[in-house]
Amino acid sequence: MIVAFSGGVGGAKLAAGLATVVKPERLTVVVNVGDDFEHLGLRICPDLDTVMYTLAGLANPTTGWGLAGDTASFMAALKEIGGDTWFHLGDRDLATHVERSRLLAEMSLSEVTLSLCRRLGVRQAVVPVSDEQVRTIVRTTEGPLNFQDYFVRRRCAPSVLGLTFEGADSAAASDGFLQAMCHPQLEAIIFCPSNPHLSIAPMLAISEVRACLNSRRAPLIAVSPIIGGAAVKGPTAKIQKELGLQVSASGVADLYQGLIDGFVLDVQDADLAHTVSVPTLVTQTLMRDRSDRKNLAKSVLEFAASLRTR
Ligand code: FO1
Repeated sequence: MIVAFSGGVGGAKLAAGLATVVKPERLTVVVNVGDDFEHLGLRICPDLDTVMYTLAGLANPTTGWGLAGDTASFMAALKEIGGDTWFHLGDRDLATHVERSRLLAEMSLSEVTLSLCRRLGVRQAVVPVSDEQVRTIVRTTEGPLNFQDYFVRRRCAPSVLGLTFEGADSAAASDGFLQAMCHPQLEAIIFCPSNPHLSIAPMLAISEVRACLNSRRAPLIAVSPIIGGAAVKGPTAKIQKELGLQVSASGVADLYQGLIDGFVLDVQDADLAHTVSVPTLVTQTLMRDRSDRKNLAKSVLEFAASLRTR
């Protein structure tokens, strides 16, 4: 069993690579729910949807989120009647949010996600890290902001002072996560190249998740989302800087110090490998196409196997 922790776009790409080299029943993708919010009366779970659409081969290749070829009639109509249009919901994507919101009245987020994944032909386990609400609040120089207000409405412009994960203290880990971590053939746990502050930290803030990782029976490997001092996508580098941390793969490795058994950094950062206190793998981590995803997945799994025999 391979357990991959993922946020949105960057993490989903490695999850999709893993899905090409691991049998579906051997892969569990554990997904951040700190970005989830209520919008237009609907429950939106951006990271779960990004992982689900990417594994289904349906994701918008330009944005990484939303559905390929989706249309925008709903947004145009909403604009005409003076509705809230800062958060884009494509027409076909809207069906996911409507159906999820309806099903949540009868079942857990894990069950809803399983149902949606089945319908879209995703055979891997995609599990929310928790079925309870964990909400990321970004503390900024302009005051506290709900995650999507910071990320989408304000386009990550305000300077970040810190992050709070509301509900994480009391949230339980999902059964899907616990089952995967207890699997008798657990081979590797992977932190995909997702934002460590916005995507991985909200999951680690859940005490049951942290405890499970601390008593793990397989190597835990993190893949750097920073290459050559810049984030592949999103505000990771900007946040590292604002929090007074090093904007480099070493800075990311520092954040995970004491938790991980191995760290993967890009060939561009080969000279930083010696600064990392755990074993490292230097390989191409930039995933431009499907073959890059597959190659990175294979390399990470081989690295995990080498750590198991140490
Ligand atoms: N990101 C944006 O930058 N602008 C949007 O309007 C937007 C809409 C959206 C709708 C559905 C969805 O699943 C994701 C969406 N995202 C949008 C991406 C998302 O907010 C972020 O990428 C994640 O929360 C960060 O991982």
